[in-house]
Amino acid sequence: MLKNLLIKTAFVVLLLMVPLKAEDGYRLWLRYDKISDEETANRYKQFLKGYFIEYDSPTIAIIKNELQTALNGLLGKNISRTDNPEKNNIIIIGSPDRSPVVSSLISNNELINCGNEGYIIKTISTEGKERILITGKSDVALLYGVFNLLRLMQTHSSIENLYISSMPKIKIRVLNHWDNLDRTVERGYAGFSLWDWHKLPDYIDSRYFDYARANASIGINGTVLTNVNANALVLTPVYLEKVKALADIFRPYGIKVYLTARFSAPIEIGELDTADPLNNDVKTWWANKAKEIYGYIPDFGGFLVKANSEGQPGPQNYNRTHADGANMLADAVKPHGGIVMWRAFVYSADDKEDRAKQAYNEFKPFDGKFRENVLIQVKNGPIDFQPREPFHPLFGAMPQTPLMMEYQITQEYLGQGTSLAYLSTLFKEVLESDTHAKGEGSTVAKIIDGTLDRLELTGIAGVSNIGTDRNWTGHTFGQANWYAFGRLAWNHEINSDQIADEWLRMTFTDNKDFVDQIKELMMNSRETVVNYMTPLGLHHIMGWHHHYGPAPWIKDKHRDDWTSVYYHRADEKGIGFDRTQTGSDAVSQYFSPVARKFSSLEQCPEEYLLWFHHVDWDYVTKSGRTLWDELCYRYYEGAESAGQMRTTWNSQQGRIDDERFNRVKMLLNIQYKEAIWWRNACVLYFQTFSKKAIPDDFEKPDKTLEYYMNLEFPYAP
Ligand code: GCW
Repeated sequence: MLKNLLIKTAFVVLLLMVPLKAEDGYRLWLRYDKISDEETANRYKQFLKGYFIEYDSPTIAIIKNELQTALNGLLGKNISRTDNPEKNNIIIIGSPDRSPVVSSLISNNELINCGNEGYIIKTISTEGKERILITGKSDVALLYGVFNLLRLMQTHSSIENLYISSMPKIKIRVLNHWDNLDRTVERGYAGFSLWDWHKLPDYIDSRYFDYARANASIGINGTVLTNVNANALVLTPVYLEKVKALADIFRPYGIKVYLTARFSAPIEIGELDTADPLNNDVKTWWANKAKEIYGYIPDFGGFLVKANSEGQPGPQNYNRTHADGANMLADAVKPHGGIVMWRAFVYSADDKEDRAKQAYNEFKPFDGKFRENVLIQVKNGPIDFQPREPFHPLFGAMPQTPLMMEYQITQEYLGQGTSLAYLSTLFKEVLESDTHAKGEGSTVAKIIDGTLDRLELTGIAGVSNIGTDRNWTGHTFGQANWYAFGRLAWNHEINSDQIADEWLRMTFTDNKDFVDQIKELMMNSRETVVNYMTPLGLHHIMGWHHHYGPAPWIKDKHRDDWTSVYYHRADEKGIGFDRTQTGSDAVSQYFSPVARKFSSLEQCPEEYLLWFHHVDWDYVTKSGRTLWDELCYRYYEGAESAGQMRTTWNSQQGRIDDERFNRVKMLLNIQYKEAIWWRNACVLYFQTFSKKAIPDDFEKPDKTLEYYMNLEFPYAP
């Protein structure tokens, strides 16, 4: 007996000695671990002796909770609420409209540029007292402000003499979940869908709250719950009950819920035999459906629609236009304040026009023809989320129509679940591209944020990379892409370097060497992926259907525009898609200085060379190497950099927890193998056209082209 007891006690003592907190990545960038640097911690403590909030609301409750959790964690100290706003060294939180104390400290005028979501954080020094005021016009604005203050502390920045005034540049900042009702996620690499439709609405997974909290911490204010390849069932009462449950949870975090609308829903779940947008019964059906949805969810955001694309039904089934379709739905949600996000991702199997041109041809004529609550959602490039694409020519081409950006956070074409590719640099590259729509400086960013064309309604969407994996995104560094999307959606002027810096410090450690080295690794990672997958403007040469791995040999499928040879057009003379006047003339869809640059072989930026030109194998590139040698060089350099990423990461062992360190380590090993695979397969394949030797300095592939061509991945995600 006694012996048993002793053993048990010893076991318990042992357990208590081992750090119990698992670093499984669940806590994302909101870890709030104790600040080990005493000096910093003490300085913070000095300014945080309590907080004052005059009123209550569900969002205020979240704020209080967040403050407690954060300060408890970061400083090991409870922060208590005080009733005395005159106390020294406290935080005062509130809106001037609702809090007399706050209104005595700041005028409404000062908040004039904050909109409904913006906030001011300001140190108020009076009579020897220092108080930090966090204010804004709405409770959600206060929540955003609190997260900003906490971010300062998580990154060990000063919280003295603060004056921060921050307002989102873009209104609608949404995640697009390509989640199906059976919980599979199209192009998802992090497990199943978070939405447990079967158990909703009665079973509420605590993860729904954590999801909302993480999004709020980076300013995301909307979520489209369902796949754009839509299922009409989500619009039926049984599902609307479930959607309502989620909307109720997300609301106090400032997050609105949107759904995808299947265009043929009136037939599939209604009693109608048509979905013709000009048919009165169809219009009435949608108007009633909207009313019904708003009955469940009074602040429902609206619909996202993929129509007449890749087999989805749409207005063209009835010889109507995209404008007819979008406007009909817009009219249905309009009385309730809803919007329609109508996707421009359309291209047809029957249209022999260059796929890159089709969306522009389809949509540009309708500029100014959409209702005012319609946004056209445009992918960043004209094809499909490739590792690199030039910006979409629609940006700048529809000055009277709000165009919203669609990015893909999930890495369908960038190594999927096994690759580290920091996408902030991709996002920024597109935003900073100059369309010249209204002369120099007409950047994509200014079109998206409405400043170029003075449009009020603005939006940005990111196709989510989140799933049921314990760490949300599968690859730990996928978290950085979610984070970066949110930060840029709020303020596209922040640079990628700063975003990486913040994320690393909050997610891993403040260790300078770690942050410096891994930040550099992140900053180069996307270019590395471009180099070993699709250098010099190559695109869409991934595996058939699942898009995993290299397959430049794909041809003879039922759709040309789903083959690889359609895009690279390699032959004995050269390689690349001629999109100049001698070819598809896609260049003409850009404004003249841009079009001129892209069409000139000499002036075209090399990163887009084979996107716009069919180039001879012997053409001499900027490096002085022939095109063939340059292509090899890029592939080899890409693979080598992938190897370097591995080395850099491995040198950081011990700087962070073993759990996350080892996971990333294993994934970087996989990524390196995949990079070599990409390099070898592509170089061997393109060599069958160029008939030239791989330059001597490079190690020759150890497998044959046949070997690579015969690889199969029947269960690739
Ligand atoms: O990127 C492609 C994907 C499809 C996707 C489509 C789209 C949701 O391969 O899986 O469908 O684009 O964006 O509609």
